[in-house]
Formats: sequence, C-alpha cells, structure tokens
Amino acid sequence: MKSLVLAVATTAGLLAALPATAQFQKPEDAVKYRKAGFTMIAAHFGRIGAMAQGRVPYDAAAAAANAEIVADLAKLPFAGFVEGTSGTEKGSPKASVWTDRAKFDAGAKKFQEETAKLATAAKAGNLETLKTAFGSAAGTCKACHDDFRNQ
Ligand code: ASC
Repeated sequence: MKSLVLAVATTAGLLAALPATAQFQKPEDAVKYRKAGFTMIAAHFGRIGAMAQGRVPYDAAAAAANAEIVADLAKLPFAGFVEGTSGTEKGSPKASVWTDRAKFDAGAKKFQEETAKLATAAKAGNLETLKTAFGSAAGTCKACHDDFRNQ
C-alpha cells in the first residue's frame, strides 16, 4: 500500500513538472490549435489592455482573473509550431521560426515569463503596476510578431 501511495505521488509529481504537450494527427490540426490559443490569449490580454489604456474602467478583480488566464494560456500555443507549417500570408509564421528556432523559443519563454509576472502584478490591485507589467508583456508579443510573423 505504501509503495502504491508512493508510486501515485511520484507520478503526480512528474506530471506536474512536465511542460504542456499536445499531439496532432495532421499539421493542419497543429495550425488550428495554435491559432485557437492565440485567439483566446488576445481576447483576455485585450481586456487587460483596455483597462491599461483607459478604454474601460479599471476593475482589479477582472484584471487579475484575465491575467491569470493569459499566463496559463501562454503555455499552450507553441506546441502547435510543428515543422512544415510556415506560410506567406499575413499572420502566418515565417520560415525563420524553424531556421532560427532557438531565438523563437527564447521569445516564447520570455512571453511566458512576462505573462506570469503580469498575473502576479495584477493581483496587487494597482492600476499603475498593472500598466507597467502589461507594457512589458505586450512588448514580448510584438518582438516575436516583428521577427517571426508575416505582416
Ligand atoms: C494584444 C494583441 C497582440 C499584442 C500586440 C502587442 O493585445 O492582440 O497581438 O497585444 O499588439 O504589441
């Protein structure tokens, strides 16, 4: 019994430590998956941006809830950047995602770190703190778009 408990606890611990992974039948499924992820991130990130830019009144609880969602969602879409899914149309990834993969991965990591910081900052309940963290996170979106996304 003791060893079963240990085995379950060990497995649970290993699972918690694993980064999110996803599996796709076809390249198109990976494209759909990553687009869905970014669509959701944009919806929740945009809600925070509207507050940061004064387009909607500051609501500390809503900001914190949205920032937490963004930080969680930020872990997902990069699994969808599978080989052979670059494009040339607006919004699609350039081939440089795969030829300069280390830089792309570093950008993804930075985005994940800054959105995690945004989630923490949003909990402080202070608009100025939120604005600063939002700006840093938005900068990581823009950096990758400038380098890796077709205009
Ligand atoms: C957003 C959004 C993005 C980023 C980017 C930041 O709200 O949808 O793609 O911020 O515009 O520069």
